[in-house]
Amino acid sequence: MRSPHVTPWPPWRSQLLLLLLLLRPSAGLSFFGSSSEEETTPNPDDDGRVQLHVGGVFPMEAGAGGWPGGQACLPAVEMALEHINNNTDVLPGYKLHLHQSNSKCQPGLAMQELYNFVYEGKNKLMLLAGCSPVTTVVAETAPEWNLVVISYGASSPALSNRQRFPTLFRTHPSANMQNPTRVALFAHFKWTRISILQSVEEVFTYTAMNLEAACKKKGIRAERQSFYGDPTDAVRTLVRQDARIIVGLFYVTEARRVLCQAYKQGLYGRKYVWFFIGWYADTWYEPHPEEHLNCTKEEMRKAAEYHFTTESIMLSKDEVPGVSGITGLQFESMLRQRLNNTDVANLGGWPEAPLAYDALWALALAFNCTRSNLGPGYKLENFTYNNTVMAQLLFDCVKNTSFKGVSGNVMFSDSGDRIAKTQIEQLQDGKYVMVGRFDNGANEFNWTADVKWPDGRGPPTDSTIIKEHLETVSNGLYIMVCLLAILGIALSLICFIFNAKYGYRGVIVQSQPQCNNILLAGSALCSASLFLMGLPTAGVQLTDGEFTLLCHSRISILMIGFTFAYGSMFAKVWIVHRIGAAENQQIASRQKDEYKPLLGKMSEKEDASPWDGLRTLISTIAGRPLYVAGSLRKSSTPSYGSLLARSADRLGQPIPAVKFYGVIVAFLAIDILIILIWIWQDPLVKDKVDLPMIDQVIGDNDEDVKLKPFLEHCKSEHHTMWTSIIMGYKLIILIFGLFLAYETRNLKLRFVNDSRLVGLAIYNVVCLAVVTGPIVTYLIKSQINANFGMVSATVILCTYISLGLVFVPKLRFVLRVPASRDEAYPSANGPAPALSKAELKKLEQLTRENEALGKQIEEKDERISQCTARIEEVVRESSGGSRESDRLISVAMTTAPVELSKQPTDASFSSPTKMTTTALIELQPACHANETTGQYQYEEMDNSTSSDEILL
Ligand code: ABU
Repeated sequence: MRSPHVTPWPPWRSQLLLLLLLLRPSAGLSFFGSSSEEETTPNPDDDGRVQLHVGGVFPMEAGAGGWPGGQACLPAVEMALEHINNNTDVLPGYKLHLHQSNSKCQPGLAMQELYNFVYEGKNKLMLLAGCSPVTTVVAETAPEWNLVVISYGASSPALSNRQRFPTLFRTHPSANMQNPTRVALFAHFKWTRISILQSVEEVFTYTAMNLEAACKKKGIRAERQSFYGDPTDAVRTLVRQDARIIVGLFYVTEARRVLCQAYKQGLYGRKYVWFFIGWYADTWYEPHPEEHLNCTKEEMRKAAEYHFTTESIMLSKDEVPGVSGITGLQFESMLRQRLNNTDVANLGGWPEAPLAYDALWALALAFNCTRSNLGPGYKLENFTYNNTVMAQLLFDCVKNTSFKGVSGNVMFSDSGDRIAKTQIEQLQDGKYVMVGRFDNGANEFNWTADVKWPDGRGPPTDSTIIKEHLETVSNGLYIMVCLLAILGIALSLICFIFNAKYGYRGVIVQSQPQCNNILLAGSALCSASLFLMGLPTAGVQLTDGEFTLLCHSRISILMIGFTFAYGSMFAKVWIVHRIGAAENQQIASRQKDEYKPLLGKMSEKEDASPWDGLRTLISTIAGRPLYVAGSLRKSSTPSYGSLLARSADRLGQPIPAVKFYGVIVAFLAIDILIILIWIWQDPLVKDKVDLPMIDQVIGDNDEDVKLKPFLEHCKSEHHTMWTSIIMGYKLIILIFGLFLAYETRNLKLRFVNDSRLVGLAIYNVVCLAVVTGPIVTYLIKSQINANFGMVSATVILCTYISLGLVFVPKLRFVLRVPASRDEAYPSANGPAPALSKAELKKLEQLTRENEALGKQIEEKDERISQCTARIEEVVRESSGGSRESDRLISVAMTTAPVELSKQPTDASFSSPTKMTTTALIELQPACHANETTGQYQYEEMDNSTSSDEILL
């Protein structure tokens, strides 16, 4: 018997059949309907009725992983057998006889049992099978003997294949029947991402595939993990995938292993929802000692709490009795009695028992139907394995089955599937509660109890909520920096007004006010760049175009601002250095010419040394005044003071502002060139940089939300190259500026009266820039607040300190010294800005001393005149002239130059007076005999006395 649409018989089946025939030649007789001894012997219990034989395989134990449904299903079938045999309306004159065996839910064992059914004893008219793997092999093989198979306990969707299983019917609904319910639940709880964990069995693979397809149709993302035996790695993968809604498809033994791993790996509780198969026993989650699970009963209960199950409704609650004369509830209580009230909740196949009961009724009714449809002379008991006519009748009768059973209405679809409603249960406080039913046809829920959630906080989310978060400068910091930047701009403006208002004052005129105005403009621009640097702040959204504009503006304003501010200061130290160097060089060469006759042999020797030649060369190239000054000191220390005094006139010449502009414009040109090429060749664009995920407590769903922060950077393709060029070039001018500031620290130009303070400002800028640059570039690049804070602090400090150093002394001077007294401070360095208090005091003291010495010189000159006159008088009086007196006069006049060369090297401005004083020393003893007055008098002539001692 084959349905017209049955596919050709697979070759392996023919080989299997042949093998079976070869192994059991006598079976051939049975195959063709011959009788054995068993067949001929009448059974006294049959009351003269003809026996109809059926075979049934029942999984009485689960083994390593299976369904032990036979434990409850076999008693249910036996009960049905009794009910049928006792019912005179069904198969009158016949008695059903069941041949049963334990398949242990193992397909290999089931094949052996099928072999026994076929080749031992009387012909079996139909077969009963349970457990999907067993049903699969039995239903695939049975058609070879024209046997119809009714399965009471096989859920595999793979069995709904008429080509592969042409004679299979099942009272057990396909596992796929639960999938529409599951998908409807996902949609109901607004879950759009689920995970499926399945064991590698055809039944579960098919169910999982069907579920995936159903989810996909509804726009729900489903990910599948499978395992064989040990689920540890699969559960670990679920954790890694951040699975929250998990559908488990496996037999109960594996379910316990999965639950234990879920507990171990924390995949339970508030954040997780498990969906298990609904036909497990009520206390399935409690560990079985023989399974050696590493979880306690309490842990398993904890992990299982609040999980859902979906299963077809298998027990009719209808109070109207069915074909068997009993209701579903009556059946349940009768079966309980039959099982001696054993712990049915833990009995394998307890939920499916009504299906098993109805399966036998479907079989009996099909026999009844076939019996009626058989033509005259044909009898059911004459069925043989090659009787295709009777087999077709049996098939048709099963196919058209429709009766009210204890599991509900029993009928089969074209593919042999049972059609049933689904119930949804939830484990609440250790007890399964049916929370609702789902009518697949109407696609609607019928809720019967409240769904409970841990902590009563409603359904969890289907995944960690990843919130993208743009990291921006905090509003507080941005506002603070903006205020400081505004203050910086205001200070620049105030200084600019001050410069303009007091432009007529010497201290301003001599400070290169135009250059200082550029410094102010630069400071204001640098401060203004901070407004852009902190953008976009929280809540400000910029388009890509706006962001690019922001990037270009930021870099341009800061670079130009820096060039104006630092360039103007650099220009000052550069000009001071150049002028100082040139001037000293001139002085040095003139000094050499003028004083050559006065220099001793030693000096000449030193001048001729190669080292001094080298120093002069370096001085000429680099314009280093220190070397020049050193050379000068060596060449003619006594005259150095007078040389500096003379050079002061030259250093006090006005310097045209254009010289300063030249330096600044040169820097500006380099900046503009770099910026233009950069923007033109490699424009800056918005770049998103992802930062490490952070947990964020947001409201009640704290554990479900994670923040994924990101930064928006200005980035160009060759960004590193451009920043290296700019930073390298800026670093060079910073270090060069630092060098120039140090070199010119003692040099004072009348018309750059603030050069030393500018030098200090340069030290400050260089130090801050050199510290800040690497820190913000490498260390705190991703810490947007720290980065912005550091850059802002540097810019603001540089601005404030530079303005303070350059303008505060001028301001104080202008406030303290009236304009009328400007001439009293003719020096370019002025009292306040150029000389320190100590220097000023010393200058005043020296001025007073000089005046006093001048008076003394006059007095001494007068005394000399008097002495000379006296000597002449004495000479005249004695003998009209003597050689001794002439000699004395001669010595007095010629000793001066010789003494001059012996003076100490640290000669000061008093040097010119020493010549005179030294001459007096030579003359004093002669006068002393007659003179006792005057400030500087000596008791005796002492050639060893130094000039310093004399002066002091
Ligand atoms: N409800 C029990 C199903 C067993 C199986 O499909 O193997």
